[in-house]
Amino acid sequence: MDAHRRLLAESDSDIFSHIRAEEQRQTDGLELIPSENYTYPEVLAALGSVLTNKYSERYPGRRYYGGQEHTDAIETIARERAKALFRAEHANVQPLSGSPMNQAVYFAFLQPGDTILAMDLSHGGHLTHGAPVSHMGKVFNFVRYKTEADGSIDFDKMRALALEHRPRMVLAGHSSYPRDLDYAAFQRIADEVEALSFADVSHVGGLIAADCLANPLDAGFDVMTTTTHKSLRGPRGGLILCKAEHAKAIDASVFPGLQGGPHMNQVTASAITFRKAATEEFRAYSQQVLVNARVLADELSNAGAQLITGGTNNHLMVIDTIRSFGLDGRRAEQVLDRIGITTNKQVIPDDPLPPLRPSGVRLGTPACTTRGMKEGDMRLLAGWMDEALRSPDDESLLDRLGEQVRAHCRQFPVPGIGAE
Ligand code: DSN
Repeated sequence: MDAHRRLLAESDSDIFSHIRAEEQRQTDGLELIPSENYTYPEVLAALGSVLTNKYSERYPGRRYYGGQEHTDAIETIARERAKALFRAEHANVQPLSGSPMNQAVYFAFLQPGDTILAMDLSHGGHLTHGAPVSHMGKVFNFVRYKTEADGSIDFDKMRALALEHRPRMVLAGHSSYPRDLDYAAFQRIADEVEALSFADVSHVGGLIAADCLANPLDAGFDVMTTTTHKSLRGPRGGLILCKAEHAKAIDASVFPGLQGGPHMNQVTASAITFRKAATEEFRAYSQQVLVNARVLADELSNAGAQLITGGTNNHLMVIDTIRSFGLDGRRAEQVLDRIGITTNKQVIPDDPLPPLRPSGVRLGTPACTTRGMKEGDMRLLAGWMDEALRSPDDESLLDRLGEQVRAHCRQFPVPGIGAE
């Protein structure tokens, strides 16, 4: 045990025992929540470093407080790495996470009451894309586009909405949509109505960095945001990338508009993440994330599961558990939890059921791929899930499946969790 852990174990055994138990849970369990991942040991080291002590309001070379020679250097490296990684003209690495990052973008360009065209929440959009329960939904006027029955987006319908409502911003982005987006089609609509184009690629940021999925900035988008912890594998955090002409507005909106001092330990960890994401190794990892998702989706479909849009071509999929197994998403999540597979309940398009007991579950492959799982593991996994969801009350079957999941997972170490 290293010195810091020993100190924590001795000084606060209550908390330390929970950290140890969570490490055991992460080791023994199969993590399929598509927004989660296992970060790098180097990121954990940076997050736990003394950079957490420093206040660094404003930007490198223009801070309010003294003592910034190292924070300036680190933030500059982080910005330059992010720009190179995503082929962006400007990067702001200070957003504390996904929600503040998107709020900063809205407030950089819009006035309260302005109209934003965004994906409907139940069709895959995100809370921060103006769900009525979110503050943003109260401040701005969100108009919604939806997906078609086959999961595609009908751009003629979206164009008609844009011409009717004249949004000031067109937003492409999702948190539970299993398909890539045609960013050029979004851009054409934004151009026609003279709106800003904004892509929130939080879920697929790593896959875009690895050039495995299309980059909205290549299609001419004004602004793109991504969280840094999902497919990118970094610390919890947010990143805003934009055209040079928007740099001033974005930076002022993050600070002093929305946030105080950035978390410099997080910025440091992001810099480390961006360097790793530029490697061949990360590209191979990202390709495997996509292959694993496709195999898992195919296997589940072959076993009779009904997947929203019929499958996936990114890292995630949504099972309609009502139609597939006669279980609502909450019950399906519980059954899978019972055998050590972690998923999340998920609304499906125009879900007739409420959000806390919706019709589906959402799965994704970034985390299990980080542990080194491949196609054969996806086949096993699909079989275990199918068995459990077809016999949710068979306790001895669930015990046996739980043992199999645990034994399998223990063959794949979790980065950052060592034996002690
Ligand atoms: N909570 C994240 C997700 O699961 O998609 C997004 O905020």
